[in-house]
Amino acid sequence: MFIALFAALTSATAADCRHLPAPPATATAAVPNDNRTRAGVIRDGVLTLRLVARDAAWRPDGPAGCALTVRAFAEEGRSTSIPGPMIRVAVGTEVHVSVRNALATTVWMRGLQDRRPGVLDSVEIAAGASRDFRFTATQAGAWYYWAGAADAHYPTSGANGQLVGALVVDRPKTAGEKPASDRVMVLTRWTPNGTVENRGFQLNALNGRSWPNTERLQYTVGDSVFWHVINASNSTHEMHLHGFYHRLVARGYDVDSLRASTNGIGGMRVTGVLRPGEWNSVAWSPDRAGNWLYHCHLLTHMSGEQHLDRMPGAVATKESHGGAHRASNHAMDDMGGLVIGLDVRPSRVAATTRRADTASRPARTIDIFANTRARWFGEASGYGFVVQEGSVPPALDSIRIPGTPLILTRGEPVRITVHNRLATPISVHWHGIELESYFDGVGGFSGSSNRIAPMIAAGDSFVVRFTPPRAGTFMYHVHGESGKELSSGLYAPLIVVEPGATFDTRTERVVVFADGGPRDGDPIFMNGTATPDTMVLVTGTTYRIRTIYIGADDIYFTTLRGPGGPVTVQLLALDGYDLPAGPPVMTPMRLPTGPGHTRDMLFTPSEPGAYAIDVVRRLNTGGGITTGPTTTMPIRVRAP
Ligand SMILES: [Cu+2]
Repeated sequence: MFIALFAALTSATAADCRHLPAPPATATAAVPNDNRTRAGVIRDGVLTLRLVARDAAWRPDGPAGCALTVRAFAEEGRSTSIPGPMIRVAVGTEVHVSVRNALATTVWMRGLQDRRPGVLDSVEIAAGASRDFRFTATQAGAWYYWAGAADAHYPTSGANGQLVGALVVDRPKTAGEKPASDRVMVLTRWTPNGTVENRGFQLNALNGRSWPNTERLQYTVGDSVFWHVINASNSTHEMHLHGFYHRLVARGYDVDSLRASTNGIGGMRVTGVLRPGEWNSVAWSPDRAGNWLYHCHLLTHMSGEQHLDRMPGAVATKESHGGAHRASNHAMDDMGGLVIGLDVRPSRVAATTRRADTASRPARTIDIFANTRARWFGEASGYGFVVQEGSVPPALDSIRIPGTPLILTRGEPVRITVHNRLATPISVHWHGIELESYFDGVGGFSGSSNRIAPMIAAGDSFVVRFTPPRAGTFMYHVHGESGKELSSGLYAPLIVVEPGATFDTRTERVVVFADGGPRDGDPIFMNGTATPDTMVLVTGTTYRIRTIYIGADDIYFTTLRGPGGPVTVQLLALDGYDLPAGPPVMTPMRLPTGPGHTRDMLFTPSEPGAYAIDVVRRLNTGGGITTGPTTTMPIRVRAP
């Protein structure tokens, strides 16, 4: 079914592109670059490469989609590509690159230098001129090179947004190490006016394409997967892997200071933040077959609006839906941009690693209702997941924001029936839970080629089965859909406790951070309100605070402050994965956090007094600028 739909979509008749200026006759067609081929020639330890920057016609929606005129790199004598030709060398290689500027304007070239901490050079190349770059690559990492305006710290999202290419420097192999089977993903961005603003039309691309025209990566259960993910854009991304944890192996941050950051190295997570200019190298291994996604958790960056034939002003065609389409297939119609699909095949050697406890024990049954209530946010509806308690289903218009917390036990199977009482189809994602692909919650995609999970149609229900293998803090939420159901309430905590343990209401607190409704800029909600009740704590008691972040499009900056300023907490777990044993990780709670993360902390107040959790939006550019109203949860700490 999936194959057929995919084929139908990609073989659609050419889109109507009259709303876009036709590329000039001088523009060459840009091909997508999957970064599997090294550019240039290596001889006697020296890489020689000739690049040219030129106008290009870029079709991020595939060959049948519209073309944008952008600037891009080519290897002299070869096709222009987006991203540009990949420079990939081993540490110690001498690199000789010449760059010819075939554009009509001057550009400033950056990144073609050794990446030891220092100053990033900016080399002016006039229209028609060429410059040579020679360096020895000593600093391993997944860097990139780019060209643009004189004052750009990283690629902008305008005409220069695709004028980038990967510069991967491989560290020497250790003895006996297998050759790396890895992939390089370059994230780029385009907006009509080049702005960093995250509202309005934009197009985010992974290796030069927007979902569903991105590559499909094929793996086998047990493979060692290694990815270099490079954010060559002016926006923060929160890359979320469905179904599996991945380990952060290395990272770098590519602004003037060339600050090397070791923060978080070695940690396991399901969502990784990539600030503008940042790269991450991550490793993981699939232990379950099926279709999985790796995507940005910022809804705008994974939304189906990101196709050139759905741009405002586009002529609506039957194929393009004109942006007004209600999806019948979430995966193919609702999503676009920074999404890549993974096809994991079963292993012939180890036929099953299925956890033995699933079949042998009776499942706990749970009924969840996706409900809506009119005029909850002004004229707009509110939404909520409500778990049935007792024998009677919840009232049709009862909602809870956040939805009813699910408290599950590690190793205990559950059978959850999701009842969709909304007027639109939905799918529900069990974020951070290592479950079977079919239940993962991407309607039209989850599962495998002979059994694809449907969306849950209006009035219909869907049964989800899984056995949580890990205790921790997770969430369940609607998977994108039209975009406003999430910010209007369709999310809830999912907490897994150890066998024999209970959720201790005396010493545990859950704080869910999300948007305060469907309108941009309204105050952030903590536990479903912009005016939270006072949390009362007792001195000398250690509390486990489980924070969950599920805003739609914003990075939130959270502070826990006490009478004497910021308060220090002990970090226990990230994304539901316990930190490795070792000395306690103490940190002041002053944290930027994007959507799709959870964080567990221990807090032991020692002094009575007035404390508070503050949360405010932070601009999605890595710049540290907060914006909009602050939401405060007062905390009163009293003596026992
Ligand atoms: Cu993103």
